[in-house]
Amino acid sequence: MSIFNEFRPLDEKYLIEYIKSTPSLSSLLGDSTNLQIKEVGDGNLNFVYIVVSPSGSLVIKQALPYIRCIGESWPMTKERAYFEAVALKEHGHLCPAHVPEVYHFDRNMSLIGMRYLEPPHIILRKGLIAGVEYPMLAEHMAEYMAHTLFYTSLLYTTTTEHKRQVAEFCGNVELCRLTEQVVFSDPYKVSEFNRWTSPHLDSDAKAVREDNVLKLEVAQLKSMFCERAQALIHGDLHTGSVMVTQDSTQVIDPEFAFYGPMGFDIGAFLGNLILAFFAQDGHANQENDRKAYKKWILRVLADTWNLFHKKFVSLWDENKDGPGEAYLPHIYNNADVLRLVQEKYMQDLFHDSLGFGSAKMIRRIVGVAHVEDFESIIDAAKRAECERKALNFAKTVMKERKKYVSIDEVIWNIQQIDS
Ligand code: ADP
Ligand code: SR1
Ligand code: MG
Repeated sequence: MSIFNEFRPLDEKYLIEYIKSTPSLSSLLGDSTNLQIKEVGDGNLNFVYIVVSPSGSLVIKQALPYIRCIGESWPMTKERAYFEAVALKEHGHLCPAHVPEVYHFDRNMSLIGMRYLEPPHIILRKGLIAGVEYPMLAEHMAEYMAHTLFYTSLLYTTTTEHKRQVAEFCGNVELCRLTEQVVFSDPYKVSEFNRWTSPHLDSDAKAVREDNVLKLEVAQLKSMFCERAQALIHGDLHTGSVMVTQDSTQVIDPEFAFYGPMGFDIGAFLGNLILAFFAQDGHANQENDRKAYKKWILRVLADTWNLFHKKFVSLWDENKDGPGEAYLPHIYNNADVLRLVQEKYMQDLFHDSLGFGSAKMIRRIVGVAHVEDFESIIDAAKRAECERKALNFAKTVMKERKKYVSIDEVIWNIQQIDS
């Protein structure tokens, strides 16, 4: 707890005072007379400061009581910083290799001090736009998702512990309600916040609002998002929430964390990879047609799901006699029945992931918050062409997700739409 008991938005001068009077931060920086501070927040919600001294570094993230990318006209609880800090610690405990360490949390100030992910770490989305391959990406993301999701589910925890945790994260209701609005509702109705590449996609956006089958499907997904406390999910696991180098993968920004459906995280990551895929034609030029890179993205898509599947089932096998109360060992006590329930569980999870992944794709094309993958394509006609392919793919998958048996079929479908 710092001496600063009242909330106050940071500026550079105040941040220096704050660090000097907070031993858990100042001790990491050594001599704090010569601090370099830079605000780098390029996310949608918060303010992020990189602090570097001659002998150390850290990042300070502060939530203000509104949504940064919209402004003070859209108030949002700053308590989101509390849930981000708790989730970073919990997920960091379960998967330390892929979550930055939290050094300090101040609830009054809605402020988190954490490890600075130093260059060459960059935001994955930017790497995908630049056409950079990351050989460890699928392995690391599969590891992160398998560990965080398995160990916080009833496959590993007791119902008593699970209910305690669910109750705690129910407090993050405002962030959940934001997702309910901007992912599951606004894209399917007229909303002052929606936008799209206009006039090119005017009829495509209208078609989304008038598609009754799509509305039926998105209603089921919204119900699952609101009702299914399956695991402690990150809640916003797009490619802007992952920082990477060639051999490091770090998941940041879990302020939307709550006990929700696992497929929401898996789908967010896979769906954003697919957005990156469909954006590639907009980034192609004479030096690089991006064809090889598109194949690499599809390989990452397949590897991420397949490795996740393998790791998740392995954790289940290793812990089948553990504390988890979903499938009690006395009932699911032979290899045949265990295989049956595992196959069913993983198939349902695959379909959930496809559904949520497609919802996340649709919202990025006709909803409020767009992605740099498409926004950085200057030629509006070209951008619309890329976005339309992604939108058509997502609509098909949302409607037909339960027909897919393997990720290879999904990839085949992507290639059909792309050809
Ligand atoms: P928001 O909650 O507003 O989305 P993010 O957590 O996504 O904020 O952070 C915004 C930006 O700040 C990131 O895109 C990244 O560039 C930078 N950033 C955030 N956390 C770190 C970190 N631990 N190390 C280095 N840079 C970071
Ligand atoms: C106003 S919506 C802002 C979006 O940014 C965050 O990263 C979440 O995805 C949220 O939906
Ligand atoms: Mg973010």
